Amino acid sequence: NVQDRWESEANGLPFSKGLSRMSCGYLLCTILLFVAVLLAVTVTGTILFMNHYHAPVTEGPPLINTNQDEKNALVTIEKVDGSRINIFIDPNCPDYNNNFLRLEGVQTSLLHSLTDHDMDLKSVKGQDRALLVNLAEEVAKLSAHAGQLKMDYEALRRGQGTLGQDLNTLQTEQGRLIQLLSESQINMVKVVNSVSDALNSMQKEQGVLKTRVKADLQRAPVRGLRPKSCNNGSRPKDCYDIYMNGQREDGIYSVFPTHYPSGFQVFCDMTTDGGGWTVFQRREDGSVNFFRGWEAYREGFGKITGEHWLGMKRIHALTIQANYELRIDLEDFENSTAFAHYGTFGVGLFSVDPDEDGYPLTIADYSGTAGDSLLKHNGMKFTTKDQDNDHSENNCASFYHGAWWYRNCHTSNLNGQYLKGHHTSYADGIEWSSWTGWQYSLKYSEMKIRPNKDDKK
Ligand SMILES: *[C@@H]1O[C@H](CO)[C@@H](O)[C@H](O)[C@H]1NC(C)=O
Ligand SMILES: *[C@@H]1O[C@H](CO)[C@@H](O)[C@H](O)[C@H]1NC(C)=O
Ligand SMILES: [Ca+2]
Repeated sequence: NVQDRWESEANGLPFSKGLSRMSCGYLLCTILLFVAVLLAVTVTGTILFMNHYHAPVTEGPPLINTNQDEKNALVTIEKVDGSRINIFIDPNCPDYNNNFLRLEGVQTSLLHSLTDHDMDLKSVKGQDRALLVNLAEEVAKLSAHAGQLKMDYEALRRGQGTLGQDLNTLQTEQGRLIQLLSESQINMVKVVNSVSDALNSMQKEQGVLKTRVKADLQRAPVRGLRPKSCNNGSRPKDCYDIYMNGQREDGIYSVFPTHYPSGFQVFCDMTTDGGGWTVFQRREDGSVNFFRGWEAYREGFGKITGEHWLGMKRIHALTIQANYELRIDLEDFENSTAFAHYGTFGVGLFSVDPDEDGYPLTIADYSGTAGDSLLKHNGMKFTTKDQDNDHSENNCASFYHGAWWYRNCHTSNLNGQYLKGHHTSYADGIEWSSWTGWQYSLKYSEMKIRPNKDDKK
């Protein structure tokens, strides 16, 4: 039953092995979000139960469980029609202040509705009344502990807190609450149905959060390693930090550069040449149009898991944090590969307003197998078809159907058209001239950065 599942789930969690190891906010995030969800469920359920108590029972109850099937989902509600709602949590300890605010709102409205319905409550008979009273008590306790947890959570975010006794207590009480909910399924079919509806709307409300969380979870495959990503209370500023925190799998992660505190998602290459690479450009199948204007190149476009440009404002925020090296991996249509490595890379490093300044390229110190096709672009501003910052009397981006740090015009054009190998037009494909000349458009290109060795701890 539900209680068993809860317990087996709980026993599988790291914190059952001792409080001393709970130095990571991941667990706390999990518990907190869970509490928020349970509270909302309880409130809505209770209110709706009171409102619809006399409504006829027509269908079987949905099943609430702390999840086994759906990987990474914390709670699953399975409705009678077979549809499922999964509640996910973010392993990377994002800022849950909004959730706390919502939680507090929920608590307040719960207390109000319990008071308001006190009279009604008395008319509800026997077992059901006891159940509601029980629920009210449990929720009140949960509220108190959620308050304490919030303080712990804030302390943890500063990297100094301990989870303390509250986590244990909360765990016990959550267990009791879940038991109550499951025991009451027979009597509270309507409630539980309403709960899934309520959860549905809550899901909508939290749509943005959920989407982000889901994506974060997709790239958090090694459960045991997850807590390390928030070990010392600070957030990763690039993929190298994530790599140093123990993540060894390629995928999408959230990074929080010093001057981009809201963070964003990137693809991390954790396997090439020692790993820890933050990818900012990829071409692989021609599925994304790269012939775009300035705003697109500043804001980024494409799919992080596929072809994409991360966006100049993010590349800038990353590369001003430290001295970064650049690696460019290339592949042709005969499956040959080559790479170019640059010991120094950055955009807008010396600009007061980098966007205004055109994100000038800083590039130096070539090594690799593809030959150098970028050093000649050193110091050049970025040019797009609608913003001409190059040294040509024409617009090189328009002329070569790309967007690059053109001079007059280029020795490489990795944002050019996806022309699939040899082409008769001149230099307007995905070109890396020192490897394949100006009339061969590459199959694959990936540009990625990592703090330079001198900067690594
Ligand atoms: C936490 O770890 C990150 C990355 O490993 C590091 O950059 C940062 O300085 C550390 N912060 C503290 C307070 O130790
Ligand atoms: C290149 O590799 C792909 C997938 O590994 C394979 O299907 C294809 O036949 C290869 N092409 C050549 C020219 O070797
Ligand atoms: Ca020009």
